[in-house]
Parts: sequence; structure tokens; C-alpha cells
Amino acid sequence: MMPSALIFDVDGTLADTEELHRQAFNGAFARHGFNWRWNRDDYRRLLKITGGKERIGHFIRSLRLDSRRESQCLAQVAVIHQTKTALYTHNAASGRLQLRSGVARLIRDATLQGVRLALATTTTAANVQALLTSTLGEVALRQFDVVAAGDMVANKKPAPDAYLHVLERLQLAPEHCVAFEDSRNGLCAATAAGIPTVVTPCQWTADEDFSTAWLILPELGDPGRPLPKAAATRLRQRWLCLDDLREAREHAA
Ligand code: XBP
Ligand code: MG
Repeated sequence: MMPSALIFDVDGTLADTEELHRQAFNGAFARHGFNWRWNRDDYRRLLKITGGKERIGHFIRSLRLDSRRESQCLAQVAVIHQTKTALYTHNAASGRLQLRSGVARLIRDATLQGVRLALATTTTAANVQALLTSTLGEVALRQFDVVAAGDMVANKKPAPDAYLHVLERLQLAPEHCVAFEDSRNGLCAATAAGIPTVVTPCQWTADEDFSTAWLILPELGDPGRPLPKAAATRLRQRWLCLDDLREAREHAA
């Protein structure tokens, strides 16, 4: 049977957004007078900490400052993160992001076939709005019945909170849904919620362990951007389509 809902992660899954996030973090540090700069290697390591505020706090603690200076810096995390979000949403709105292959097609096909849509993300709701508006247009967010973002839940990924919130709001059983993720933290969150998960790793997560995924693909693919034959062995065609997801439900039951 066709899944009742597709639940998408945002960063890394809908679009490869983390370079823009990294630049926004560094821009916010500069705006607030800190000489901190996260290069790509730093950021790849720091991405293991989900949530921008949590990531900044983790970084500050790693500096081994004296307790007074550390407390002063930690007291500024929220305002630094607000600046970061403003910088990110401004850059996202300027058209610097594009959706990964297959994302727009799967969202469109799900909408046409009455398969419900939701988002389960650690990022801030403003960032979700900026990405979807800049790539799918003003009304894009309305296609999603539920958006679980950032601080809307108590515990960020790899905790299952965002996915459990979506399931509760959709009133659906996990085995009737399929999740889409790019990272091990996200896969752990969706799996802990009992949702069969398709993983499309991105440049920042390619070396992570996805052994509990239902399906791993380099991208979702499109007729105009087909997957390599070797990557599409479990698919009807060289891109993931809704009919491929019937098996996920049987697999999870
Ligand atoms: C990825 C994250 C987020 C982003 C930064 O979220 O962990 O923290 O890196 O966004 P996703 P914020 O679950 O969509 O992969 O600064 O708003 O947290
Ligand atoms: Mg992600």
C-alpha cells in the first residue's frame, strides 16, 4: 500500500544548506565581535551537534575559557543565533539554494496523489520558510500538514521528538509513513520513532553510518537527472517514485 505520509528532514535532505548555515554562523560571530571562524572541517565535526544554539554552546565550552569568560559568551548564544538566522534567511531568500534532485517532483506527486506531507527538522522555522519560499514559492509551506522545527520540541535529533510530534499531529502510525533524511542523527531520530527511512547522504554526512536505513540513495533522482544504474537496483526506474515506497510500508509492518 502507498504510504499515508512522507516526512522530510530539511537541511541536507531538501537542499544542501549547510554551507550557507556555516557562512551565517561565521557572519554572526563577526557581527558580535568574536574572532571565531568555523572552517569546513570544523563545521563537519560541529554538525554532529544538532541545533544552532546547541552547536555554538558546545563550541564555546570546547574553548576551555575561564569560567567567567565562558559564562559571558554562553549568555550571548541566543542573540548570536538570532543574528545567524537573520543572515541565513537573507541569503536563502536571495536564491542561493536549490532543492536536491527529486525533491520537488516527489512533493508534487505526493500532493497530486493525496499522500500527506510533513517536515521534521532541527533548524529554525524561519529557515524552513526561507528555503521553501525561495525554491517552491510563497505557498509551498501550505503543502505540508505539519512542520516540526527547532525548539518546537523538547529534544532535538537524534531524539525522536520531532518525528513523534509529526505522527501525533497527523494521527498516523509510523509504519504508514516514510521519512527522508541525510544524516545519522536524523536517521536515528526517525528510526527511534519507528518510521522506515530513505537516506540521501549529503557532502557533510557521506561518511556516516546509515545501516538502519530502509533505503540509501545518492539522491532521489529525476528523469532529467537519473541515478547511476548501480544505485537504482531497488527502484522501478532510475529515480525514486511513490510506487517504490509501497514496499517501505510492508517492510515496516
Ligand atoms: C540541521 C541542523 C540545524 C542546522 C542549522 O537540521 O542540525 O541545526 O544545521 O540550523 P535538520 P539552526 O534536522 O534539518 O537536518 O541554526 O536553525 O539550528
Ligand atoms: Mg538534515
